[in-house]
Amino acid sequence: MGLTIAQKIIKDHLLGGTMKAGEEIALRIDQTLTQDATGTMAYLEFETMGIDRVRTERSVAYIDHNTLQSGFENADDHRFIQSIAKKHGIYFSRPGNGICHQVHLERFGIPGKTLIGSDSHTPTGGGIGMLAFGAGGLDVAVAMGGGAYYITMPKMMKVNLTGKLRDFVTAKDVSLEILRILSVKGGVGYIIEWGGEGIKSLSVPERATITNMGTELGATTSIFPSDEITKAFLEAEGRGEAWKPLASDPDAEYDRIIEIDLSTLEPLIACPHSPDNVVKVSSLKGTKVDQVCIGSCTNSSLYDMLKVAAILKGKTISPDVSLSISPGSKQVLSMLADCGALSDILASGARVLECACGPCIGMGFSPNSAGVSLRTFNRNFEGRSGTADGKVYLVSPETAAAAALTGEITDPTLLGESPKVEMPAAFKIDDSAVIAPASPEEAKDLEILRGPNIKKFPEAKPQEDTLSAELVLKVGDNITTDHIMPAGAKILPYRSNIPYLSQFCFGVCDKSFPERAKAAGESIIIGGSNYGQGSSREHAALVPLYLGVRAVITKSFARIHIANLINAGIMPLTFENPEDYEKIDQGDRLTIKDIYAGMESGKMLLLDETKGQQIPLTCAFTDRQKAILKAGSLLAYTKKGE
Ligand code: MIC
Ligand code: SF4
Repeated sequence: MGLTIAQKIIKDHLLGGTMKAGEEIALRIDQTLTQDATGTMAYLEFETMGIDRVRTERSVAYIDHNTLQSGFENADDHRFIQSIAKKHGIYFSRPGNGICHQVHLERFGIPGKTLIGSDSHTPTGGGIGMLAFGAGGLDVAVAMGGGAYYITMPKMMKVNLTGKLRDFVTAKDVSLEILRILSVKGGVGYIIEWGGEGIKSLSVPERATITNMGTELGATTSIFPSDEITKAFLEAEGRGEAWKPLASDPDAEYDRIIEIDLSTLEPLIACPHSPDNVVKVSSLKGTKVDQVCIGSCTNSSLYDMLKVAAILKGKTISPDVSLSISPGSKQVLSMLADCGALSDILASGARVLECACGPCIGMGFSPNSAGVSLRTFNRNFEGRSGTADGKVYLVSPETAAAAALTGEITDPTLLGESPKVEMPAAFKIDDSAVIAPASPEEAKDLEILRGPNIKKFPEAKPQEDTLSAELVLKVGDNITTDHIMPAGAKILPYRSNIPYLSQFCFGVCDKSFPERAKAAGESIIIGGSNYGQGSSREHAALVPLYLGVRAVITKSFARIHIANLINAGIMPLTFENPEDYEKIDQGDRLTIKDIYAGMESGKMLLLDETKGQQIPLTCAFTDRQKAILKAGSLLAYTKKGE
């Protein structure tokens, strides 16, 4: 039987397990990336492993999330990351150099290689044929140390594209269309391969927009073939030698195939508060818009920015709209400046922000009360923008620019002729903002610079055979990591300070949760389906651990979050009968006995002492995961194995 692209790369990197969907496999990781919001924790974890130098082919530490520096905290963390990178063989991308995924695609990504990053949008690298996964910081730390990355072997999905996008219909609309079809849960357990005749008209940045947003489907990752278009992109980046062709075999088999005819698509928009709440832009015509934000790792390439500049050129934005533009990288910003497009953007009345995540993660530019914000980003979860009642819609750069001009939701196809943008034959290459690590010799004497904001992370608690605890919180379906551990300008600077962060845990759902959890000592959380979707932040596991949470019981989990829970030593369990979710109430006293035997059989019994009822639970831990839970955490388990 032939192989898919992903199966070929997995086969080349397989360190353990068999390539059978549903089984645990161990992968060799060629490259890692971190960003600063998850990076400090990842490097603290790396340090405890006592390894002198990273064992990957390339590891890069980016500073792109926490760039506000409204106090000493972020600046201290940046210095910590910079010093640890220099000492341990990691390249350091300075603040201002750009968003990790955009810069990695431009300067470091290589078709056919494996990449894990402590950020859920690491699959952006799939746009050039990398097998790239988002992971928790601890998994990235282990990979930097040369350890394997463990995942469940995914099923394979193929999306066949035919036809060609019409004017003003974009790769972002393709992402929104697949979200409309599959929902935020529809990609769980799959790697999505994009193919068909239609991909020949998609440039690398457009492909990267699509693989980036595969994360919102819950997919393990997404990937495009590496073809002549990939080659041209790498050559334009001065990295032609990194190219190699990659395609699936003609007789490769897929568990699911979806057909999309690009020529039938229309501009689409995801309504608050979920990326799969998708309708046609034309159906919301006339809705008043307060704010427009263009940028993020989804839509901040030179290609996107040039189109926006062309639409804005010679025009002034609506007086009622505040428009922000954040180019994805220094390369993008500098090329926009050189060709004059930046002046067109500025002349329109836009506010140009630095090359960073910015408004996407609530670092400034929060909308006004109940404000309507159109964003070219990938997530519109409740409260994420920093304004609790803000209404965030996700759109393409074209739809965003149209709304900025008219002040209302506007179908961009009504703008007249669509601007034609060619990818340049050569990008402007300047890697001066990437600082190389010290030589092993020099590294010996280097000191790691630590600030007072770095606090100890919570201690591992080995899983005992019986758990008796209060159900301190019951939440519904599709709880995101932004609900569990919010980010934003007020909280993000404290990513290396778990005790401080803990005051905000689940703040979006229930402000009294932290206090109740602390008072309860040990506790249990119950959730609906797709619990923990969204970010890779391991803080969404470490903070509940700090507050005493010992188990989370749900209808189903999102992939990265369940791995983070196990790595932190919190037991993830699922209802055997999803309808049992209804039978338990917050405040009930719950007991689970014979946990060790249950880990083996895959079945446990939950005794609800308050209601005198028994509820069957399931689990599917691999031997490695059982050992991690019994040791109390992946770190404790890794140390034991030394
Ligand atoms: C996000 O988009 O939510 C983030 C911020 O990039 C996160 C990482 C984090 O929480 O630091 C992600 O997607 O993994
Ligand atoms: Fe940054 Fe937003 Fe991308 Fe996350 S989704 S990496 S916050 S730009």
